[in-house]
Amino acid sequence: MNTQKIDVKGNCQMCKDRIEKTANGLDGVLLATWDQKSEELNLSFDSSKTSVDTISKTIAEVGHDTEKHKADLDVYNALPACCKYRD
Ligand SMILES: [Cu+2]
Repeated sequence: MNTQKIDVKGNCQMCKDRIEKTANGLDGVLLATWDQKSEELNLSFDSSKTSVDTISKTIAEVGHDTEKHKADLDVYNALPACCKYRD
């Protein structure tokens, strides 16, 4: 088991649900918890099944920038207005 923290951009409770649901839905992720204030995702995962890189990429695919991957503009634009974290 591995634990790691990564920066994930977001705003609100909907973002928290989306980020956590996405990360927790991945094979090998034991627990993912996103903190709205610090915009950090705490990960516990099985490093034989997944990696921070894979988790980060999948989160970016649902619209949230991470310290490693950026969300595509069309995906970002499709987020609800309350979730728009870019200026
Ligand atoms: Cu949101």
